[in-house]
Amino acid sequence: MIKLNLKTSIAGKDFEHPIFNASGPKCITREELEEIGVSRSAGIMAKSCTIKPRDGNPSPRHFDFCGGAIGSYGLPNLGYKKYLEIFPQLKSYCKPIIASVSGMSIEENQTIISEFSKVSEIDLIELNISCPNIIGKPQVGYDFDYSKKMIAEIGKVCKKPLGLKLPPYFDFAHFNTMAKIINNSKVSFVTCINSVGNGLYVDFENECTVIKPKKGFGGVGGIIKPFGLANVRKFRELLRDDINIVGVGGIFTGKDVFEYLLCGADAVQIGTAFMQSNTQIFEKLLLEFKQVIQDKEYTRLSQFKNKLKEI
Ligand code: RRO
Repeated sequence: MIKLNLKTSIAGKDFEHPIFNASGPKCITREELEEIGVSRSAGIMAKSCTIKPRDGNPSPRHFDFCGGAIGSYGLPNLGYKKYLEIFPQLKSYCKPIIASVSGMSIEENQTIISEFSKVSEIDLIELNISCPNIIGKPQVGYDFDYSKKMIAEIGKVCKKPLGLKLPPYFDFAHFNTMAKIINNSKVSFVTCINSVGNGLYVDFENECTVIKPKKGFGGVGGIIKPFGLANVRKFRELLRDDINIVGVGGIFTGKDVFEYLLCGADAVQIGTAFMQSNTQIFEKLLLEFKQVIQDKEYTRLSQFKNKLKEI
């Protein structure tokens, strides 16, 4: 059998293969992060953290439906100081460790990222500017002036490769504006896309909402793949070549992984599919992805990455 080389890298950090967990599902506690460590996930990505620990929004705050899910967790996490202790304990898994940061202001993000910059075991920092579920807070990534300021101020204190978790964009003018901001910054990777914010799912039988926070409005995952692919594709066209792209949104099979790479992603993250299963999902996706590559007679990612054909 021909040997496959699935290696990829994000901001100069090597990943054995391109599939790892998204920030969000099952990556809050040390135990959950250790489980990801022993799994076939190519990296260990943690839940976005804040200055203080948070319980998040009231339950029910997650609902699975056919093809996807709606959720409004409201950033439950242990607080950044706890992650300062946990990250060094994850080094034995010998895979990249990615911290995710979602402070409530520029100052809070600077505080957290300054401290994370001192932790040698952290490989990458993903700044989440796209959480749709904080009651009373708009999504930073939809406010371009504020995003520009946030990115510039964080760039001043971040001593690790900095990534941005972006919300989905739906208008080419918005892609252009955001790409320009990123191209003129120290950002070295982007992750597209966060959940599609403020969807509403209706329980037909009972004529009611399905989650409690925000009168039933929440971030939608799973069925969002066309938007995830579009954001990866458009940002690959617009961003500097040295800025890596991580795709996320509706990946349930090895074919989905392949499509994201074809559109220009360097790696992918798994959110809803992990939420709806367990860490076995990484092994499953990896096996399916290998099969896809073999069937198409490729042996390494560069043979098809960013090679989507237009008709
Ligand atoms: O915790 C959440 O409710 C949440 C976050 Br921080 C995010 O970035 N995206 C999302 O769908 N949910």
